[in-house]
Amino acid sequence: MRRKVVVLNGPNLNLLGTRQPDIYGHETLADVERACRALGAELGVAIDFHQSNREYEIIDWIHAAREDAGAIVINPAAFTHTSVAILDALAAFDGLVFEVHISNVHKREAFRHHSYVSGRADGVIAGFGTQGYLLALRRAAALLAPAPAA
Ligand code: CA2
Repeated sequence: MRRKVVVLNGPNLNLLGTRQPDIYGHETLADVERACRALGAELGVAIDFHQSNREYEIIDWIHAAREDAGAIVINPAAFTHTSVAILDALAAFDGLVFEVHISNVHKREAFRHHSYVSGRADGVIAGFGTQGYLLALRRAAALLAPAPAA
């Protein structure tokens, strides 16, 4: 498997750090991207990082990952609970899939308890704040084939 990880973020996560810090913390998505890139460099993993409020863009990035990525780390945000289309796209990806939620969705409203994406995910992290992205990256790096010797 290739040592590239695609990190995908769903709708409204561009607002991270601007509202509801009690639920989502104070970090912005740019902070999360910076932390993912720094850890990727440490682990020898290339990082693609995207956010979109549009379902089709997330699907297109999942399709593109089929070409050269070994893993997808995805916080589908509200699409978690609604999107069979994202589940189907992930099912067509042969690598590892890790689902991340900043908040513990199981402690929140009942409609957040079901995830379509979990039906495909190799692992799910919820309630670890933005650190969940880094835990998922570490897991992906541990499972992907080692980088070839220089
Ligand atoms: O806990 C998570 O990471 C969620 O995926 C976040 C989604 C929510 O719909 C899921 O149930 C759980 C919401 C993302 C919106 O994020 C915002 C952050 C700050 C301000 C406004 C929205």
